[in-house]
This record gives sequence, C-alpha cells and structure tokens, in this order.
Amino acid sequence: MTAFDFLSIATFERQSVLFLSNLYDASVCSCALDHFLIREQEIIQTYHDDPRGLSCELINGIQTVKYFEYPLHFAPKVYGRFVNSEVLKLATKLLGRDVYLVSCEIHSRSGGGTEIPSHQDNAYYGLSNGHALTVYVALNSQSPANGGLQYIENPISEELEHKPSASKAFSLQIADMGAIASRPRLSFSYSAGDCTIHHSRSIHFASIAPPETQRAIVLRMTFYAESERIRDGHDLWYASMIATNRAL
Ligand SMILES: O=C(O)CCC(=O)C(=O)O
Repeated sequence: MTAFDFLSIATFERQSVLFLSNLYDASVCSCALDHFLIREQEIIQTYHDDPRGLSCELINGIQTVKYFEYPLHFAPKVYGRFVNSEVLKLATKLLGRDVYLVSCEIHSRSGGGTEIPSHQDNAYYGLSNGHALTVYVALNSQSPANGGLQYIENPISEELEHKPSASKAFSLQIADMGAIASRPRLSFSYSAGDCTIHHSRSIHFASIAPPETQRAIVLRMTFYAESERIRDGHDLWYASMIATNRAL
C-alpha cells in the first residue's frame, strides 16, 4: 500500500485526481479478473432482469458486461478484498472526513464500445458539499488507447454546469467545454493493481476505443463522507435531465 503525504493531498485537492501504482497486488487483481471472465455469462443469466444493476453490450456478436453493480453480492470473498482497511484509511485521509462505501462495481470498456462524455460525478450524486471519491482500480493493463479513463485538471472546490448527453448509458456532460479547453489533461497507463482516485468534482472522460483493442476491466468503489447530504431538489433536477436526454 502507498503511504500518503501532505503533498499528495495537496495534489489531489488541486487536480481532483491522484494516480497510485500498485495499490493492490497484481495477484488479487488477476484472481478477480479471472473470476469475472469465467463467470461473466453466469452473471448475465443471474442479473439479466435488473437493468439498473447490470448493463450489457454486444461486442463481436457476444453479450458482454459493461457495468455490473453487485460484485459484492455475487462473490464477497473475491471482490470484498478490495474494500479493505487501507483503502478506507486512504479515502478518509483524502477527504479529511469519515467515510462509508456507497458502491462497488465492475466496469468494462471494449473496443468498439461507446465513449464516456466529460462529466463530474457530483452532477449524478447531487451532494451538498461534494465530499465523495472514487477508487478506480485496473484489473488488467489499460491506457487511453483502449478506453482508459482520462482527466482534465479541476480543483475539488469547482462544480460545473451539466447538460443532457446523447451518449448511451451516460445522461450528463459538462455544458461548456470551451470554458475548460485550456486546462491540463492527465492520462495514465495502468497496470493491474494501479488505480486513480478521483474526487466527485474531478472532470473525466474516455474516448471510443477502436474495434479489436484489448478489453479494459476495472473495479470501481465510491465512498461518501458520512456528513454528506443530497442537495434539496437534486432528484427533481436529475429526473428532468433524464427526460430531456430521452428526447435527444
Ligand atoms: O468506467 C466507466 O465506464 C465510467 C467511469 C466513470 O465515469 C467514473 O468512474 O466515474
């Protein structure tokens, strides 16, 4: 595990993201990856009638998982190892507050799959102070060339306006990309066990990966500060965004 110093926290607060290599043992990641790939069709069979928890896409004629929200339910001993004391300590230190786990998901990006538009997670969460972060752990090697996540520097204090997005499975995107066009971009090459930790106000996106590129698979955990509350009116605002999005 990586120790955290004052400088890392300052970097996180300035750019809203930190890259950490070897946060997890490559062997823990390859065990989770193999477990997932061997049982992927079983997962699809088990959860196919729950479109909120399981989202699939057709890649080369085969149904494959894109987002799966229940790895802790499916195999707690395999995926629960990622939600360990160390990651809770890191999240607590970076947010400067006590935290709890809100979600643990598997995400997959395949060649020929869809893009992720630039967004901040807090546009979805609607937290009053945005005190939340995501630990995005590569289970295999990945980079922007095969759909790896990329970031645009943004201080953790700055929340931007969002508008509906036409991208499949993503309903929101930053409203005015022109306003942040000159900001530095951060992209990383992950090996299994490396991760990025991004704040709920980090700006991130992924490009379409060309067909035939290697599939990238991640385990994504989100932690909220215990003190956080959802903003009044957020649910109504989000429902109106979704309604507009369906009309796009
Ligand atoms: O992995 C993905 O497809 C989405 C990633 C993302 O936007 C996030 O983790 O906040």
